[in-house]
Amino acid sequence: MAKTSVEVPSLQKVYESYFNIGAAVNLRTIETQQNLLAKHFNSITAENDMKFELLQPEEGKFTFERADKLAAFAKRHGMKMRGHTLVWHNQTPDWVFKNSEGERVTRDQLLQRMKDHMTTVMQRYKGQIYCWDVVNEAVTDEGPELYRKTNWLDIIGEDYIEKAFEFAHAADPDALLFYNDYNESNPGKREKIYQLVKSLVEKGVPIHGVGLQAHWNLTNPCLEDIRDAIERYASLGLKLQLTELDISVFNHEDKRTDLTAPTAEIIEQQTQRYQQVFELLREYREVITAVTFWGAADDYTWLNDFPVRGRKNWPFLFDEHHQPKEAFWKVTSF
Ligand code: HAH
Repeated sequence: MAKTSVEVPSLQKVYESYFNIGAAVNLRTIETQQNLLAKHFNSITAENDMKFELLQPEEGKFTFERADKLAAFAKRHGMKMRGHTLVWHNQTPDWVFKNSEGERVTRDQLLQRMKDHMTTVMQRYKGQIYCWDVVNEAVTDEGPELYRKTNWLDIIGEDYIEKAFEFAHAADPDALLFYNDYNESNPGKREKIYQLVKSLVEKGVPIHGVGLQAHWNLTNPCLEDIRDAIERYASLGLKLQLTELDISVFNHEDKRTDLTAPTAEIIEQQTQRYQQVFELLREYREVITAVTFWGAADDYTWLNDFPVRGRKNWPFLFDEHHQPKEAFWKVTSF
């Protein structure tokens, strides 16, 4: 006799009165993880397909096919969609910063390109994408400087960030506009992000939220630092979302590359960690409006290649066969 299977509750339904539950997807996972996504998630983010280099690889040549397929998937399943991302130092083609002679563009030219890109993209998904990561990762990890050194900063100057938010608001006045970053719970970086966002708010820049990427592991950041970060950003009167949550089974100093399955000890630690994290997130349901995982199940994660190439990771609530892990049961019973 087959073992009677226990009813698996829907994660999104369990969290209905708390926050939206999202997943990053790509063209492959909307096929391979279709049923899992439809049942447990009520929001998606394009993992890569709405980044600058994928939407406008050459000047004026927009390639929306992949992004459109993801948007259609969201629509078909009645899911919300977050937009990721408009202005970033990474995955942005070189042409953006150069003229036809290969020389660096002027500030005005770059502002125009920024505006053109943002306006075209945001207007295409207006009414469907309710929220955008307008600027991603503009703050430095180390050192006293606030702004990460990027082409945007070099060519436009520090006001490139507020310009981006202004262009975004003009392109889609209904969209919620977020500043998104990683290491967001590290106290040093947290204060820099806080200062940046605070200055935007004080200048009256249209910004509505802070995205905490939340690429975390079994011990880092500690719960107190996560709590302090939530409190600090929320004190600005903005909404918060976890935008890219995953809990790597490898701590920074864990250099193993030979694991073919998570050990019992790892699973135990990850279960406890997820339980504690979600307990904390539930406390802040008034300010946290969405929790998006950077994937959905352990059969696919960007962490299989980052930061160690080819090292398998198991960062989610669902295993490689889309079955709920122990962590799932802890997160859904409270
Ligand atoms: C995020 N960066 C990006 O926002 C996302 O677009 C990408 O798919 C994965 C992670 C996190 C990050 C990084 O890319 C490099 C170093 C540290 C952190």
